[in-house]
Amino acid sequence: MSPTHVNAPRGRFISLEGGEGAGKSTLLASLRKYIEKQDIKLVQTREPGGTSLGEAVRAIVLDPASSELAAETELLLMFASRAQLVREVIEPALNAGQWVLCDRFADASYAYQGGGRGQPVERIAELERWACAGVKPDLTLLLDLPVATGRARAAGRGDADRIEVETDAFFERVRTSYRARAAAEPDRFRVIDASQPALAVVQAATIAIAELIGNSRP
Ligand code: Z5A
Repeated sequence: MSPTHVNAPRGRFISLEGGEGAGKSTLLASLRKYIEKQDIKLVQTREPGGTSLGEAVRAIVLDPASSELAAETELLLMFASRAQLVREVIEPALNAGQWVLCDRFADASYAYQGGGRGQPVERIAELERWACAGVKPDLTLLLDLPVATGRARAAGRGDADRIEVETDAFFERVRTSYRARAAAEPDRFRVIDASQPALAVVQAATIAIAELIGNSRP
């Protein structure tokens, strides 16, 4: 770590969440540009993945050939990837005063493994305490849209991964779970209507980030 980092204020952590085809990937590039324009050093990463180990986990959990994967194993693998990402990428970046923009984080496990697969919330919370060691997003942008709209968008992309082949009912539970989390933590979440045109989604997300930047300045 360089000496200038020693006294740097801790960076801020932003996560992006949403159901299938919500437009996270489309939005990320614009957000990255906007944040960097504000002279903020940014680390962009994703889950599952973001480290060599995490990308190996991602390949396993998304591979349609991993059909034997038990729901418990899937949950543990998501948190294995997350524990590594926190220690190898997120925590060091925040400590060095950099900001982190992460495509999904722990909320995704509550939504997909909790809501979608029915894994107990208390178990997920216990894993979160252990794996994330207190690291939590300062701001979570939830791109919310009807399941049918998201699925129609995602269908245009071709080969579905192991999770994308789940039923509409699964994705409805994911959506319900995300919305419940947002309602329970309104200070952290900004829910964005992702059925709007892409430009309107970028604008809404940028306003939320500008607010965080404003609140972070001394
Ligand atoms: N997962 C999990 O189960 N548990 C966990 O703890 C974690 C993850 C962390 C991989 O995530 C999978 O891992 C994911 C959840 C699970 N499974 N599913 N399903 P991912 O985030 O890497 O992949 P994804 O959810 O499949 O993302 P996505 O489908 O790529 O969605 P997206 O990035 O949000 O969408 P996009 O690629 O930006 O947009 C999709 C299409 O819509 C594309 O053609 C765009 O041009 C179009 N688009 C985007 N925005 C708009 C607007 N506003 N209007 C019209 N069209 C638009």
